[in-house]
Amino acid sequence: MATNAFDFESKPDISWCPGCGDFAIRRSLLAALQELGIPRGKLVMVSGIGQAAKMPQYVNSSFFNGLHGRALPAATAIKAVAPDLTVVAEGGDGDMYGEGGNHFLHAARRNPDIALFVHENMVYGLTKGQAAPTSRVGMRTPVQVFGVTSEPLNPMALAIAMNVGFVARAFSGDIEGTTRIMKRAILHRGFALVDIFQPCVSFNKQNTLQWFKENTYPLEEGYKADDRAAAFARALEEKPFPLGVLYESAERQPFEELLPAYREDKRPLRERAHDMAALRAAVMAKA
Ligand SMILES: Cc1ncc(C[n+]2csc(CCOP(=O)(O)OP(=O)(O)O)c2C)c(N)n1
Ligand SMILES: [Mg+2]
Repeated sequence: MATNAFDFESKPDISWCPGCGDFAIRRSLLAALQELGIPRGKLVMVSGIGQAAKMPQYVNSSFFNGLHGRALPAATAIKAVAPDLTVVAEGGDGDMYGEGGNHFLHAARRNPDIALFVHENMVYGLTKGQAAPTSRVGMRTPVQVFGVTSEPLNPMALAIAMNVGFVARAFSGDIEGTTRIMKRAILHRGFALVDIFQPCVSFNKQNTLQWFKENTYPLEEGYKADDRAAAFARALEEKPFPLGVLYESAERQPFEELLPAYREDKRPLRERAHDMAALRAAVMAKA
Protein backbone atom coordinates (compact mmCIF):
# COMPACT_ATOMS: atom_id res chain seq x y z
CA MET A 1 0.00 0.00 0.00
CA ALA A 2 1.31 3.51 -0.78
CA THR A 3 2.25 5.42 2.38
CA ASN A 4 -0.44 8.10 2.26
CA ALA A 5 -3.09 5.60 1.17
CA PHE A 6 -6.31 5.41 3.10
CA ASP A 7 -7.68 2.00 3.98
CA PHE A 8 -10.95 1.94 2.06
CA GLU A 9 -11.74 -1.51 3.43
CA SER A 10 -14.76 -1.39 5.72
CA LYS A 11 -16.44 -4.28 7.51
CA PRO A 12 -19.95 -3.97 6.17
CA ASP A 13 -22.79 -6.41 6.31
CA ILE A 14 -22.78 -7.43 2.64
CA SER A 15 -26.09 -8.59 1.17
CA TRP A 16 -24.82 -10.07 -2.13
CA CYS A 17 -25.52 -13.78 -2.74
CA PRO A 18 -22.70 -16.20 -1.85
CA GLY A 19 -20.62 -16.77 -4.99
CA CYS A 20 -21.60 -13.46 -6.64
CA GLY A 21 -18.94 -11.91 -8.88
CA ASP A 22 -19.54 -8.60 -7.09
CA PHE A 23 -17.30 -9.79 -4.23
CA ALA A 24 -14.35 -10.20 -6.60
CA ILE A 25 -15.01 -6.80 -8.18
CA ARG A 26 -14.99 -5.28 -4.68
CA ARG A 27 -11.59 -6.90 -4.00
CA SER A 28 -10.24 -5.42 -7.26
CA LEU A 29 -11.65 -1.99 -6.45
CA LEU A 30 -10.19 -1.91 -2.93
CA ALA A 31 -6.80 -3.04 -4.25
CA ALA A 32 -6.87 -0.41 -7.03
CA LEU A 33 -7.74 2.42 -4.60
CA GLN A 34 -5.11 1.35 -2.12
CA GLU A 35 -2.37 0.78 -4.69
CA LEU A 36 -3.03 4.21 -6.20
CA GLY A 37 -2.66 5.71 -2.73
CA ILE A 38 -5.74 7.90 -2.92
CA PRO A 39 -5.88 9.82 0.39
CA ARG A 40 -8.92 9.91 2.64
CA GLY A 41 -11.42 12.56 1.60
CA LYS A 42 -10.23 12.59 -2.02
CA LEU A 43 -12.51 9.82 -3.32
CA VAL A 44 -16.23 10.09 -4.02
CA MET A 45 -18.13 7.06 -5.21
CA VAL A 46 -21.42 7.56 -7.03
CA SER A 47 -24.09 5.01 -7.83
CA GLY A 48 -27.77 4.41 -8.57
CA ILE A 49 -29.80 1.29 -7.78
CA GLY A 50 -29.08 -2.42 -8.20
CA GLN A 51 -26.89 -5.07 -6.58
CA ALA A 52 -23.81 -3.60 -8.25
CA ALA A 53 -24.85 -0.10 -7.19
CA LYS A 54 -24.54 -1.10 -3.54
CA MET A 55 -20.76 -1.04 -3.96
CA PRO A 56 -20.19 2.45 -2.47
CA GLN A 57 -21.88 1.29 0.72
CA TYR A 58 -19.28 -1.46 0.99
CA VAL A 59 -16.30 0.87 0.60
CA ASN A 60 -15.20 3.16 3.42
CA SER A 61 -15.45 6.35 1.36
CA SER A 62 -17.64 9.38 0.73
CA PHE A 63 -20.44 8.47 -1.62
CA PHE A 64 -23.65 9.60 -3.28
CA ASN A 65 -26.27 6.91 -3.85
CA GLY A 66 -29.12 8.24 -5.98
CA LEU A 67 -31.97 7.08 -8.18
CA HIS A 68 -31.79 4.15 -10.58
CA GLY A 69 -29.75 5.11 -13.65
CA ARG A 70 -28.85 8.57 -12.38
CA ALA A 71 -25.27 8.12 -11.15
CA LEU A 72 -23.55 9.83 -14.07
CA PRO A 73 -25.25 13.27 -13.91
CA ALA A 74 -24.50 13.42 -10.18
CA ALA A 75 -20.91 12.30 -10.76
CA THR A 76 -20.49 14.92 -13.51
CA ALA A 77 -21.78 17.65 -11.18
CA ILE A 78 -19.41 16.56 -8.41
CA LYS A 79 -16.49 16.67 -10.84
CA ALA A 80 -17.55 20.14 -12.01
CA VAL A 81 -17.51 21.69 -8.54
CA ALA A 82 -14.62 19.60 -7.22
CA PRO A 83 -12.21 18.71 -10.05
CA ASP A 84 -9.56 17.83 -7.44
CA LEU A 85 -11.51 14.76 -6.29
CA THR A 86 -11.30 11.25 -7.74
CA VAL A 87 -14.80 10.31 -8.87
CA VAL A 88 -15.74 6.67 -9.44
CA ALA A 89 -19.24 5.79 -10.67
CA GLU A 90 -20.29 2.17 -10.33
CA GLY A 91 -23.39 0.16 -11.14
CA GLY A 92 -24.94 -2.64 -13.13
CA ASP A 93 -25.65 -3.13 -16.82
CA GLY A 94 -29.33 -2.31 -16.25
CA ASP A 95 -28.52 0.78 -14.22
CA MET A 96 -25.97 2.25 -16.63
CA TYR A 97 -27.19 1.11 -20.07
CA GLY A 98 -30.94 0.72 -19.42
CA GLU A 99 -32.39 3.22 -16.96
CA GLY A 100 -29.26 5.37 -17.27
CA GLY A 101 -28.62 4.81 -20.98
CA ASN A 102 -29.35 8.39 -21.94
CA HIS A 103 -26.96 9.69 -19.28
CA PHE A 104 -24.31 7.26 -20.48
CA LEU A 105 -24.46 8.79 -23.98
CA HIS A 106 -24.16 12.32 -22.69
CA ALA A 107 -21.35 11.51 -20.26
CA ALA A 108 -19.52 10.01 -23.27
CA ARG A 109 -20.07 13.28 -25.15
CA ARG A 110 -19.10 15.56 -22.27
CA ASN A 111 -16.08 13.57 -21.16
CA PRO A 112 -15.95 14.37 -17.42
CA ASP A 113 -12.94 12.86 -15.63
CA ILE A 114 -14.92 9.96 -14.13
CA ALA A 115 -14.04 6.27 -14.00
CA LEU A 116 -17.18 4.21 -14.66
CA PHE A 117 -17.18 0.56 -13.56
CA VAL A 118 -20.13 -1.45 -14.87
CA HIS A 119 -20.86 -4.88 -13.41
CA GLU A 120 -21.85 -6.80 -16.54
CA ASN A 121 -23.94 -9.82 -15.48
CA MET A 122 -26.28 -9.55 -18.49
CA VAL A 123 -29.34 -9.47 -16.22
CA TYR A 124 -31.34 -7.38 -13.76
CA GLY A 125 -30.06 -9.06 -10.59
CA LEU A 126 -31.68 -7.06 -7.80
CA THR A 127 -35.18 -7.43 -9.22
CA LYS A 128 -34.66 -11.17 -9.73
CA GLY A 129 -33.74 -11.94 -13.27
CA GLN A 130 -35.50 -9.85 -15.92
CA ALA A 131 -33.60 -9.19 -19.17
CA ALA A 132 -31.09 -6.32 -19.17
CA PRO A 133 -30.05 -4.36 -22.31
CA THR A 134 -27.04 -6.69 -22.58
CA SER A 135 -28.92 -10.00 -22.17
CA ARG A 136 -28.21 -12.35 -25.07
CA VAL A 137 -30.86 -13.14 -27.69
CA GLY A 138 -32.82 -16.24 -26.71
CA MET A 139 -32.31 -15.92 -22.94
CA ARG A 140 -35.49 -16.95 -21.14
CA THR A 141 -36.53 -15.05 -18.02
CA PRO A 142 -39.70 -14.87 -15.89
CA VAL A 143 -40.73 -11.87 -18.05
CA GLN A 144 -39.20 -12.81 -21.42
CA VAL A 145 -40.77 -16.29 -21.22
CA PHE A 146 -40.27 -17.02 -24.94
CA GLY A 147 -36.73 -15.66 -24.88
CA VAL A 148 -35.13 -12.25 -25.50
CA THR A 149 -35.55 -11.08 -29.09
CA SER A 150 -33.77 -7.69 -28.99
CA GLU A 151 -30.20 -7.18 -30.15
CA PRO A 152 -27.95 -6.79 -27.07
CA LEU A 153 -26.37 -3.40 -26.53
CA ASN A 154 -22.62 -3.45 -27.15
CA PRO A 155 -21.10 -0.99 -24.65
CA MET A 156 -17.56 -1.33 -26.02
CA ALA A 157 -18.53 -0.50 -29.60
CA LEU A 158 -20.86 2.28 -28.45
CA ALA A 159 -18.17 3.93 -26.30
CA ILE A 160 -15.53 3.71 -29.04
CA ALA A 161 -17.99 5.11 -31.58
CA MET A 162 -18.52 8.06 -29.23
CA ASN A 163 -14.76 8.57 -28.86
CA VAL A 164 -14.57 7.73 -25.15
CA GLY A 165 -10.86 7.94 -24.31
CA PHE A 166 -10.59 4.75 -22.24
CA VAL A 167 -12.65 1.67 -23.10
CA ALA A 168 -11.92 -1.67 -21.46
CA ARG A 169 -13.47 -5.01 -20.68
CA ALA A 170 -12.50 -6.91 -17.54
CA PHE A 171 -13.59 -10.19 -15.93
CA SER A 172 -14.36 -10.65 -12.24
CA GLY A 173 -12.71 -14.08 -12.42
CA ASP A 174 -9.35 -12.27 -12.83
CA ILE A 175 -9.02 -10.07 -9.74
CA GLU A 176 -5.48 -8.87 -10.51
CA GLY A 177 -6.25 -8.13 -14.14
CA THR A 178 -9.35 -6.17 -13.14
CA THR A 179 -7.33 -4.22 -10.55
CA ARG A 180 -4.76 -3.24 -13.18
CA ILE A 181 -7.44 -2.03 -15.59
CA MET A 182 -9.30 -0.12 -12.83
CA LYS A 183 -6.10 1.71 -11.89
CA ARG A 184 -5.53 2.78 -15.49
CA ALA A 185 -9.16 3.89 -15.78
CA ILE A 186 -8.91 6.03 -12.62
CA LEU A 187 -5.65 7.59 -13.84
CA HIS A 188 -7.09 8.35 -17.30
CA ARG A 189 -7.95 12.06 -17.68
CA GLY A 190 -11.53 11.99 -18.94
CA PHE A 191 -14.41 9.56 -19.05
CA ALA A 192 -13.26 5.94 -18.72
CA LEU A 193 -15.48 2.89 -19.14
CA VAL A 194 -14.62 -0.51 -17.70
CA ASP A 195 -17.33 -3.10 -18.37
CA ILE A 196 -16.66 -6.06 -16.05
CA PHE A 197 -18.06 -9.50 -16.88
CA GLN A 198 -19.51 -10.97 -13.72
CA PRO A 199 -21.63 -14.06 -13.05
CA CYS A 200 -25.00 -13.60 -11.33
CA VAL A 201 -25.23 -17.00 -9.64
CA SER A 202 -28.88 -16.63 -8.64
CA PHE A 203 -30.63 -15.17 -11.68
CA ASN A 204 -28.50 -15.82 -14.75
CA LYS A 205 -27.99 -19.54 -15.22
CA GLN A 206 -26.86 -19.01 -18.82
CA ASN A 207 -23.88 -16.65 -18.51
CA THR A 208 -22.06 -18.48 -15.72
CA LEU A 209 -18.44 -18.18 -14.56
CA GLN A 210 -17.64 -21.10 -16.85
CA TRP A 211 -19.49 -19.46 -19.76
CA PHE A 212 -17.47 -16.26 -19.34
CA LYS A 213 -14.24 -18.31 -19.25
CA GLU A 214 -15.19 -20.15 -22.43
CA ASN A 215 -16.40 -17.05 -24.28
CA THR A 216 -13.52 -14.62 -23.64
CA TYR A 217 -9.87 -14.29 -24.61
CA PRO A 218 -7.18 -11.82 -23.46
CA LEU A 219 -5.97 -9.25 -25.99
CA GLU A 220 -2.58 -10.40 -27.23
CA GLU A 221 0.69 -8.90 -25.95
CA GLY A 222 1.63 -6.04 -28.19
CA TYR A 223 -2.00 -5.12 -28.98
CA LYS A 224 -2.01 -1.39 -29.73
CA ALA A 225 -4.94 0.35 -28.03
CA ASP A 226 -4.45 3.70 -29.79
CA ASP A 227 -5.98 2.68 -33.14
CA ARG A 228 -9.65 3.59 -32.93
CA ALA A 229 -10.79 1.75 -36.06
CA ALA A 230 -8.95 -1.42 -35.02
CA ALA A 231 -10.39 -1.11 -31.49
CA PHE A 232 -13.89 -0.77 -32.95
CA ALA A 233 -13.38 -3.95 -34.96
CA ARG A 234 -12.30 -5.77 -31.78
CA ALA A 235 -15.30 -4.36 -29.92
CA LEU A 236 -17.58 -6.07 -32.43
CA GLU A 237 -16.05 -9.47 -31.64
CA GLU A 238 -18.37 -11.50 -29.42
CA LYS A 239 -17.41 -15.10 -30.12
CA PRO A 240 -15.26 -14.92 -28.06
CA PHE A 241 -15.21 -11.45 -26.43
CA PRO A 242 -11.76 -9.81 -26.09
CA LEU A 243 -10.65 -8.86 -22.54
CA GLY A 244 -8.38 -5.89 -21.80
CA VAL A 245 -8.00 -2.22 -22.73
CA LEU A 246 -9.48 -2.00 -26.22
CA TYR A 247 -9.02 1.72 -26.73
CA GLU A 248 -6.99 4.44 -25.03
CA SER A 249 -6.44 8.01 -26.18
CA ALA A 250 -5.50 11.21 -24.37
CA GLU A 251 -6.72 13.37 -27.24
CA ARG A 252 -9.87 14.83 -25.63
CA GLN A 253 -9.89 17.41 -22.85
CA PRO A 254 -12.08 16.68 -19.80
CA PHE A 255 -15.44 18.44 -19.43
CA GLU A 256 -14.61 20.27 -16.22
CA GLU A 257 -11.38 21.75 -17.63
CA LEU A 258 -13.39 23.32 -20.43
CA LEU A 259 -15.88 25.02 -18.10
CA PRO A 260 -15.71 28.84 -18.36
CA ALA A 261 -15.59 28.99 -14.55
CA TYR A 262 -12.06 27.57 -14.67
CA ARG A 263 -10.67 29.71 -17.47
CA GLU A 264 -8.96 32.21 -15.19
CA ASP A 265 -9.51 30.88 -11.69
CA LYS A 266 -8.32 27.29 -11.18
CA ARG A 267 -9.64 26.93 -7.62
CA PRO A 268 -12.39 24.30 -7.31
CA LEU A 269 -15.81 25.96 -7.39
CA ARG A 270 -16.68 24.45 -4.02
CA GLU A 271 -13.81 26.40 -2.42
CA ARG A 272 -14.87 29.78 -3.73
CA ALA A 273 -16.97 32.22 -1.77
CA HIS A 274 -20.00 33.26 -3.76
CA ASP A 275 -21.07 36.89 -3.71
CA MET A 276 -24.81 36.40 -4.08
CA ALA A 277 -25.55 40.13 -4.27
CA ALA A 278 -23.10 40.58 -7.19
CA LEU A 279 -24.51 37.49 -8.91
CA ARG A 280 -28.07 38.76 -8.58
CA ALA A 281 -27.03 42.19 -9.89
CA ALA A 282 -25.30 40.60 -12.89
CA VAL A 283 -28.39 38.49 -13.70
CA MET A 284 -30.70 41.47 -13.33
CA ALA A 285 -28.47 43.60 -15.57
CA LYS A 286 -28.89 40.98 -18.36
CA ALA A 287 -32.66 40.62 -17.85
C1 LIG B 1 -36.72 3.98 -12.67
C2 LIG B 1 -36.67 2.60 -12.07
N1 LIG B 1 -36.98 1.53 -12.86
C3 LIG B 1 -36.91 0.28 -12.36
C4 LIG B 1 -36.56 0.08 -11.04
C5 LIG B 1 -36.51 -1.32 -10.51
N2 LIG B 1 -35.15 -1.84 -10.46
C6 LIG B 1 -34.38 -1.74 -9.35
S1 LIG B 1 -32.88 -2.50 -9.53
C7 LIG B 1 -33.26 -2.97 -11.12
C8 LIG B 1 -32.31 -3.78 -11.96
C9 LIG B 1 -30.87 -3.61 -11.62
O1 LIG B 1 -30.10 -4.30 -12.57
P1 LIG B 1 -28.60 -3.94 -12.80
O2 LIG B 1 -28.42 -2.46 -12.88
O3 LIG B 1 -28.09 -4.75 -13.94
O4 LIG B 1 -27.88 -4.36 -11.43
P2 LIG B 1 -27.63 -5.80 -10.80
O5 LIG B 1 -28.67 -5.95 -9.72
O6 LIG B 1 -27.77 -6.82 -11.89
O7 LIG B 1 -26.25 -5.71 -10.24
C10 LIG B 1 -34.54 -2.53 -11.50
C11 LIG B 1 -35.16 -2.79 -12.81
C12 LIG B 1 -36.26 1.21 -10.24
N3 LIG B 1 -35.85 1.08 -8.97
N4 LIG B 1 -36.33 2.45 -10.77
MG1 LIG C 1 -27.09 -6.52 -13.93
